[in-house]
Order: sequence, then structure tokens, then C-alpha cells
Amino acid sequence: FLVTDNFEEVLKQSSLHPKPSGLVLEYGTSGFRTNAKHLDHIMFRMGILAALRSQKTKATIGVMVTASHNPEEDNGVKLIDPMGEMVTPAWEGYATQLANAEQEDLLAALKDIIEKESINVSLEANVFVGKDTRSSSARLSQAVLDGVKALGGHSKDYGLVTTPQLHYMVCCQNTQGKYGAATVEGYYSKLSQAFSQLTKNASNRTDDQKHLCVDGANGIGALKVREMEGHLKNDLQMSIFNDGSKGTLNLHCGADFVKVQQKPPTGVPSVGNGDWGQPVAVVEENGLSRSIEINPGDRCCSFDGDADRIVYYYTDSQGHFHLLDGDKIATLICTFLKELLNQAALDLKVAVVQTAYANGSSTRYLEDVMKVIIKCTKTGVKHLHHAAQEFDIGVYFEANGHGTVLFSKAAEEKIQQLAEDGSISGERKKAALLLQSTISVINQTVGDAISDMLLIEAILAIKGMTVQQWDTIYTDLPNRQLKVKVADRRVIDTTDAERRAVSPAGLQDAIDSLVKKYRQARSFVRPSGTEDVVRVYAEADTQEGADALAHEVSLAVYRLAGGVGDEPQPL
Ligand code: G16
Repeated sequence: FLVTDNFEEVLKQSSLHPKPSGLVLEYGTSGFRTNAKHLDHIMFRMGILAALRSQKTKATIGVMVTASHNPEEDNGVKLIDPMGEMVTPAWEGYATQLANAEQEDLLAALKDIIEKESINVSLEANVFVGKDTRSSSARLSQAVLDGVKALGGHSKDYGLVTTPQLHYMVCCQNTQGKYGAATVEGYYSKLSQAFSQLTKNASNRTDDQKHLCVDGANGIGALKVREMEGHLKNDLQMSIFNDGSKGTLNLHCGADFVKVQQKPPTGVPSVGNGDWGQPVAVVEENGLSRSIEINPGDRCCSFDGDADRIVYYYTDSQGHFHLLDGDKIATLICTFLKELLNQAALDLKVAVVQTAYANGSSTRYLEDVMKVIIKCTKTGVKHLHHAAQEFDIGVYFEANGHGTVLFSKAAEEKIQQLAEDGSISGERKKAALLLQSTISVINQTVGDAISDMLLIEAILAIKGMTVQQWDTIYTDLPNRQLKVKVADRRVIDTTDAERRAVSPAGLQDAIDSLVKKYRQARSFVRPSGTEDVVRVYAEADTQEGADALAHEVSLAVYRLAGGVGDEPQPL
């Protein structure tokens, strides 16, 4: 290749986005993620890398500026490959190489990637860019746009969108509209039409049954679900809380908070006292005040900061909080799909992909009762997505509510053919049509809180199921998740889909002997790929047991893996 004018431009522009010398960042679970003040050069360089990836694949690439569930002061970047999936692992390596090259080595790092991948830099490059609502996102997404431009690429700035919406746009663009129109409007109309087709099959529902409380985590999901509300007409009646008008992003709210703390978010009215706040809230909608009363058993859901995760919950008449996490969501979807496949007499294999965080009860239920194939992968949707692609229908969910369903091309074709087959009728036909609409309501590119919410709402409506009935499909084993601060979390290395620690020496032995002290117990530790902490997970037959085990394992991590700050205290 030749050093073109573009490289001079890259050099010139990169001096406006200088790398703080010595700063080293790693590509984590789903991209770079740290305090926003360290990210300007990363964003510029990811703009360049996306342009190169576009030249390599001859397709449009996506760059999403978000730190998802992290606190407001953080930010990050997620790279999206042509079919809307996360960028391929080899390019994660290039991303790290480019991100960490000192200013004077940037050109050499770029040339290295170009050579290794034999990229024709004179080809056109197209990049879609989106951002979340963080205060730093506007300037950081501008840095991405600058990077694309420096390499002579074209970009389309979608502005404020959810992460899954940008994944969707990239897939639509690269399939020449076959997946849908690459616009936010196209996304709303595809999903809402499918939702309306599905809920047509629900018997008359009262307004109460159509009602859902949505916690938008004070993030982009709240804005987008509100935008979509009109498209859903009367099929779903949402009350949106934590819409960003007052609260702070992800602070005491959102899917990650609700899942990890196992309690409801602030900012959402509910039955009970304390953290639940008041059961009645007055909300302002379209300039009108409306009071909303929350009763035992009412459905609520929480999105995370970029709306790619969702969890459900409710309070029972005794005031107890019940969480329906990603495992419960996967089970509900799997049950629904298997019933439809049976009715449609379609022989398609359904598998569920989980991670080590999956509740032991969910795995047992899916394996023993539902008789589906179960796979366990490392944390990170890229791993689950990949594993799910091996099946006719792959349902993948992390316990934290990040997931979706993938249909193989062959499975989609079979369903399509059956739905259009004039010679069948009755239950079989109905099931085929329902499967067809199910495919349309799902965002197959990545986990999507809005799309998952619509699918769950449709399933509950069609099955005439309450959230309590869904909750009793199986009973979760009590569990606890904790975080431990260590000097360098990379000292922890894991194997067996993160279920066993291979370093530091002695840690796994310590965990093994602690686990033996409790019944139905399991525990593992792993370094987070999004926060500077080590995560500890424990489950046991009682909550006290799970809490005590999590604490004891945290102490083992603290002592054997270089804990910093105060020693972990019992819960
Ligand atoms: C990201 C990933 C998820 C992962 C989560 C936590 O979610 O996309 O797959 O479960 O981080 O990862 P870790 O435990 O490594 O910190 P999000 O919603 O924050 O982008």
C-alpha cells in the first residue's frame, strides 16, 4: 500500500485527539470502558479502526458511544460488525493495539493492521455512529466522527439511540433493507407491527393487564421507549419512570442495580415502604398529570443505561420483592417457542445459552423438565451470540438480562414457508403465523431491552399468564453477587467458562473448600471486563448461606489476589 494523503490527515487530526502518554487500556467484555476523561483518543482511533473494518468487509460498521450500566462519569465504545453482531475477536486485538500506541507510533500501528488484513485503503468506508445520554457522549462521538473523516470515510450520525437500535441499523443497511429500514422510525414500525400481530391473539385484556411500569434507568432507553409509545397504540400501556428528567443515570435504578441488589429501583412507585417509595405516583405525560397506583402483582421492568438489558419484577401481597431475571426470561421464551413449534409440527432444535451466573435452578429446569440443550459460555454477549448461532433456534440470555433469540436461516425459511402454506389451517397455521411475528419482534442482532420487553409482554398476553405464574415456573436458588477491589484484577485467570480460577495459586482450592460448607452451593470469581473490580458469585439453599459464602469467597479473593482498601465485611 501507499502512504496516501489520508495518513497525513490522520496524523494531523490525531494531534487534536492526543493519547495521554503511558495510558494503557484494554478491550473489555464489550469494548473500552473507563472514566470519560481518558477516552478522547480512544474514540478518535476507534473511528479510524471502524473505517478500516468497513474497507475490509466492504460493509457498513457501527460505533456506539456508551458505557451502558456503568456510572454517568464513565463512558465507552462498542464496535458493531456488518450483520449487527459485536466486532470479531481478531479485531478486538487490533483495537487494543491502536488504542495503546503512543502518539508517535500511531501510523506504524495503523500500517501494521492494514498489512496484516491486506486492506485496500482506497476503498469507500461507511460508519454508523450512535451515542447514549451521558454528558460526555456528545464530544466523544464527535471524536469518533473525526476519526472516520480523517481516513476519508463517510459517516452517518444517528445521534441519541439505544445500543441495540444502532446494531439494528447496521444490519438493515448491510442487508439492503431485508432486515428492515435503517431508520429509528423503521425500527419502531417493524417491532410495533409484529407486536400488534402477536397481541391480536390474546383474549380481551383489561387496561390493568396491558399496563407495565418501565424504569428507564434515567438513560436513552426511557427516551426511545417514549418515542415508540405512540406506535404501540393501545396494545401496551406503559408508565415510564426514571426517564432522565430528574435522576442520575443508573444511580439506584436500572437493570444492573435491580439484579445485583435484588431490590426495586428508586423512582418507581410501588407497594410496600422503604426503598419501594409510595404506591401512588403522579406523573406528567404530555403536559397532563396522571396518578398511577401500583398494586401487588403489577408488572415492572428495568432497562440498563443503553437499553440492551432488561429484568422484570413485582411485589407480592406480603410486600416481598420478586425478580425475574435473564434466566427466567430465557425460560419463558423457550417455553413459548417450544409450544409453538409443537403446534406447528416443526422439528427445529431449540438450545439455551447461559453463563456461569445462570441460577442453578434455571439450568436444572431447562435441562430436566424442558429437555433443551444447554450451553455455558464466558460472560459477554459476543460469546453467547456465537454459541447460539450453532442451533436452529438459539435462545441466549445472561442472568443480568442481556440476551435475545437467534433463528438460523433454514429455521426462518421453514417457518416462513409454513406461514404462507395455503394448505394448512387451524392451530398449525396459527402457530406458524405466531412464530413468524415472533421472529419480527425480536432484534436478532443483539440483546435489546425494548424488543425483549415487547416479546415478553406478547407471550404473557397470549398465554394469559400473570407475572406471578411466570415466576413460579421454577424457584431461584438464593444467590449473591459481590465486588472486590484488587490492585490488578488481571492476576485472576479462569477456565471452564469462568467457573474455575486457575490463578492466583490457592484461590480455587479455597473456593472449593468454602463451597463444601454449604448446601446446594456453588461459587466462582472472575475479573470484570467493564469495571475495575473482581466479581464474586455464590448461590446456596438459603439466602443466609449464599450471603455468607459470597462474603467468605470475597475474603479469599481479597487475601490471595491482592485486595486493596478495607477487607470485605459480612453483609
Ligand atoms: C456488558 C456485556 C455483558 C456483560 C456485562 C458485565 O454489558 O455486554 O455481556 O454481562 O458487560 O460484564 P463484566 O462482568 O465483565 O463487567 P453492558 O450492558 O454493561 O454493556
